[in-house]
Amino acid sequence: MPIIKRYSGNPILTREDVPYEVATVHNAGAVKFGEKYILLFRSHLNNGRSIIGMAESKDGYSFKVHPEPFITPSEKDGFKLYEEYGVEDPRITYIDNEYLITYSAYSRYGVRIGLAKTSDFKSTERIALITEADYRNVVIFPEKFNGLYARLDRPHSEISPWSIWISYSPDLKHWGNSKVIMRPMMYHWDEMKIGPGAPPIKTSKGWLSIYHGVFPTMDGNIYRLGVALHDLKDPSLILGVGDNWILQPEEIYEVTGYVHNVVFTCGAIPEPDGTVKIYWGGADKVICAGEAVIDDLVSMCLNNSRKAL
Ligand code: BMA
Repeated sequence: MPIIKRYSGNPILTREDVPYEVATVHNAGAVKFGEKYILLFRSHLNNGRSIIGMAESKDGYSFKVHPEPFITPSEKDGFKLYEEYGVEDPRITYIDNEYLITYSAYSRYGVRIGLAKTSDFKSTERIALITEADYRNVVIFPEKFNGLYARLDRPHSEISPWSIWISYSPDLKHWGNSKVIMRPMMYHWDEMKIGPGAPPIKTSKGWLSIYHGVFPTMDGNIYRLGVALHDLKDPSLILGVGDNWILQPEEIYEVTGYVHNVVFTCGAIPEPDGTVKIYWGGADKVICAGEAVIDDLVSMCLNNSRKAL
């Protein structure tokens, strides 16, 4: 039995479902908003740059895309210069009665992380650019620790393979106390780089983090998903990292598309029955969904784990 059960109607969104012209619809942040499931997804435009769209659903599988894009490169001073090449890979965290959205902001100066917020999924307000270049894949925890916000992030490094770090902030704008907490592992499915995927999910045994790992091959890189468990009180402590991947490109729409052999997640939604709905981009072109039992993912981290560092 695969640990993630793919939804039989995959892919759940393709570019044909988008009422404006896009080349792809992939990598989606996901959250429950009242009774609705919301996806904020990345789309390439036909000039190769990306914007973020929104879709909503009653059941988490059948989504309707809004007629207008949700986040496009900012025209505002302070943001415009750094969003010139597009906005990508949104993640959503509900905290303090607001939905925080982190996204990659691309420009000629590299890739930074932007932070925006919304309370109604109608309008957004940009808070700040919260990293310098080059960072991607920032996820904010849905709770504070000792009064501080916490995030997992993934700076670029030429010296050490791309690793996962943790940083804290009193106000969402200024971040520090950074610490490396997890590295790729040599000759392992995630040996080239790792990055946070979905914002961490609280379980009785720890914070469950679904991350992506990349393995280089003669035929290009393969993006897969794995899991790690962080201590509930001190999320900089990793209790275990699952040795095996939980998802790899297998279906035709994951193996070929815009970039082949990619499954990439930006969001997962825990359900009251102990399952989690996971959303991933298939080959950077379509959005797929699947379901796993949270306890199964947690026990992978604890019972069949590899070292974090
Ligand atoms: C990463 C990001 C993702 C993308 C992945 C695979 O670097 O650009 O948005 O899904 O590569 O192409």
